Amino acid sequence: LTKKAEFRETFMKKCLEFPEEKHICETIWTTFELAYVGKEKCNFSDQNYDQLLAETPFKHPCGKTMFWSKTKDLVHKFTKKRDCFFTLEDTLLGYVLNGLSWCGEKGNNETFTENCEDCLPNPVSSFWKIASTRFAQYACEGASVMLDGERKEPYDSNSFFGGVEVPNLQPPRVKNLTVVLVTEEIRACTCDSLGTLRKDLDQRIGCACKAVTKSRVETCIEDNTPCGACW
Ligand code: N1C
Repeated sequence: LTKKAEFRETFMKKCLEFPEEKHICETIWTTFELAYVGKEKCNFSDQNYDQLLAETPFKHPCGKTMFWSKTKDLVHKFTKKRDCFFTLEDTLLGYVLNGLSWCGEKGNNETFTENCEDCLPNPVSSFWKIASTRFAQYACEGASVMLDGERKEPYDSNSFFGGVEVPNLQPPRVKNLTVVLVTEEIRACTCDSLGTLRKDLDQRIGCACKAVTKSRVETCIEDNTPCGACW
């Protein structure tokens, strides 16, 4: 199997796990490939993914948007098989491309899966940037974000969440943001104490912070605690 055939298999297998979207897997694979094949991996443009995103509109409930920063494993364990919250990785493209790395090269039609991210912007970083932008623009009503309360700066304005998603939340579509601060010990938290979050967030968007221990979240995952009852 060539690199490309192998990568295509992985893409298709994951895509086919979405029963309602099975019919578009072939189409979006073709469009996805066209976005990066034959192109230089460095200085990659986000616009290369415009058609792919247009062909794969979000279908999850916009009021159940869950963002995250530095809590990838925990947040996905929490949202998996639950319909209370949707992260980008719970949507078709986010799920299919999560954990993968891909790039092309000028002058040939091969797909590479190694050393694709050693310059910026590259096909992988561009995808997450544009997909995160659209995911944030799609959010409505009450959005949530799971942050790591054990970090010195749980909110980092240079992360994808702080740098791309927060500035793309659109009031009055989005009315408020709930920060779920995951900690080791129970403690108080406020949005004002989270670095520049309150300042970076549009003033028309309300913000509330809820601290929850990691063990509590893990218990909620195990017990399948109903939506809204974990924090
Ligand atoms: O920089 P981050 O986290 O704050 O980005 C997370 C934020 C989430 O809310 C997502 O919606 O941005 C979105 N996002 C992804 O969905 C995603 N899946 C995989 C951003 N990055 C994503 N990745 C990869 O993880 C990507 O390669 C990027 O570099 C990391 C970001 O992880 P982070 O710093 O913990």
